[in-house]
Amino acid sequence: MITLYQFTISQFCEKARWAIDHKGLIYKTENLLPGSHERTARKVSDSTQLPILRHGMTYVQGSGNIITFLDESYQTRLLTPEDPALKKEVLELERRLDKDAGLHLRRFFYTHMLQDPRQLRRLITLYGPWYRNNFYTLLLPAIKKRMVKDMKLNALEAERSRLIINTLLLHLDERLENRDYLVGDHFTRADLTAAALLSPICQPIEHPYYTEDLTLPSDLAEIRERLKDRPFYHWVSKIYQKHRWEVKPSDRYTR
Ligand SMILES: N[C@@H](CCC(=O)N[C@@H](CS)C(=O)NCC(=O)O)C(=O)O
Repeated sequence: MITLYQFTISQFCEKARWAIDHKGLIYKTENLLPGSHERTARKVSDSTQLPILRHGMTYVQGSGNIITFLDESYQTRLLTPEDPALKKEVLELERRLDKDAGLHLRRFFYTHMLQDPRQLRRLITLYGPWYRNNFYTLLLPAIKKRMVKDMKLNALEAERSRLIINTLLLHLDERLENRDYLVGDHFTRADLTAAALLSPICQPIEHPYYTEDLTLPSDLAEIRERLKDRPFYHWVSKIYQKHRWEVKPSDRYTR
């Protein structure tokens, strides 16, 4: 039995989920809520971070570790190149993406989302358990406080993150000139990571939890509009179209 413990809207959980889908595995998702997830996570690890994959009796925490575990356990449709030089390049780029498109984009995104508590609540409870609405009516102020502390959500840090994201996006634009994939000639975990982590900006419709009527706060929506013509943005859409459901259809999710 394979289970993915996840937050539906987390970029890192999308990265892990895509990798499992890419292998064509049948699995179930356990959708947790920020805050109450800690009890579940602490049963299997000292850290409370999601995603966590349960594979039989084995638990694997962290999106990158999950990809490595899947490639070691299922040796078809590899996401990690076998060639040592390509593998090194892919893993280095993935580390940068995890930081710049993961942590910094998340910080920037949530600093802006805090301005719209209704949408914020909707986003973090998307496809959550049945008790999600009552739970969050009571706990949202405390959860917001915790998010601000844990993710360092403030204007100064958000601006620093914005500059880091800009540098990364320029790098991706340059890197993608005249090529289909970030490293080598095939789809790898670097491409999967970039597309999954950038999905909050690009909002590809193939994302399993794409929500058409999610309105972003106006400053985020403007930023998104300005980025729409950039090469990296088109590339994320293309990668989602071509590779997100290569193996199995989206209706296999337990929601
Ligand atoms: N490096 C980790 C990052 C995971 C991460 O930051 N998870 C966040 C959600 S996006 C989380 O679980 N936060 C809640 C917590 O740490 O308790 C990965 O690649 O999976």
